[in-house]
Amino acid sequence: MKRIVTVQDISCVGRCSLTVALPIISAMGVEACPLPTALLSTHTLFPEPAICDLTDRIEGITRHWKQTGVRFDGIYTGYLGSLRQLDIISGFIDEFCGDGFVFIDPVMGDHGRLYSGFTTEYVEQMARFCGKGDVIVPNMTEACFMLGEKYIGHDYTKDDLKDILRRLTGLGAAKAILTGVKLEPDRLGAAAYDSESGEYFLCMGDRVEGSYHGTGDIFSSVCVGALAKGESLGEAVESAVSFTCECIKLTLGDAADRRFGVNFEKALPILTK
Ligand code: PXL
Repeated sequence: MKRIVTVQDISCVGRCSLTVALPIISAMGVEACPLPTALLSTHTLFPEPAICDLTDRIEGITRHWKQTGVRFDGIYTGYLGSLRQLDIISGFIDEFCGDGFVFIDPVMGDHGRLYSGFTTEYVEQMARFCGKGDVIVPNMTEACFMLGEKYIGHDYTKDDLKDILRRLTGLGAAKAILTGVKLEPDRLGAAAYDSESGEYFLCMGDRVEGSYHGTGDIFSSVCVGALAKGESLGEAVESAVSFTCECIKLTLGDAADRRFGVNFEKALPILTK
């Protein structure tokens, strides 16, 4: 069985980061090992979460992993909370990547804005960190911040997307996936580029009104599971778009606060097939 390690926070309430990555990757038949970087009572869209930073615990965990000789077929990084964590996780990648793939989701913002606590210095460091990846998966907001582009959010052409994707691979990762892509009002999806083969991919699903928190982490988790299982970049993006759309559909009827994320649990059986 393939084994990946996922490096991100655990937000106890709000269905994002580790609370979606572990069940999704496991459901896909891939062993998912967490390296938790912080423990939060909720994600940061809720006001004033209680936060326990785990940066100083990372070294002890990884030292023990080195002693045990554990190896990973992939490293998946998500939300990282500080410049110091970027630095430490950079070292972790150097030590543990072996011949596995490195998948970086540069979680920093959405809808044209950075999440609370992130700075322009962090954006610059994250852009550099992306150079350690084989695959990077920014949303449109994160891509614009890292490339120094103005965020528009809509009315992109296919050529605009190709240009953004080419510049994203210029950060150093051979493959880039761009999420939150909107070419027409009622379709939302992802575009990808493999700079080694020169191939582009575009995969769109039905767009529903509103913002669904945690869907970026769901998308990335499915991609990681798919890549670990040997799917191609294009296949992984297809799987991730269709699963994410299904999760949103399964949440539409709920009156619940969107900050609680989507009902991905009901869609998990799709992944076990
Ligand atoms: O879903 C991204 C994410 C992950 N982890 C934490 C967050 C967010 C987005 O707000 O706050 C702690």
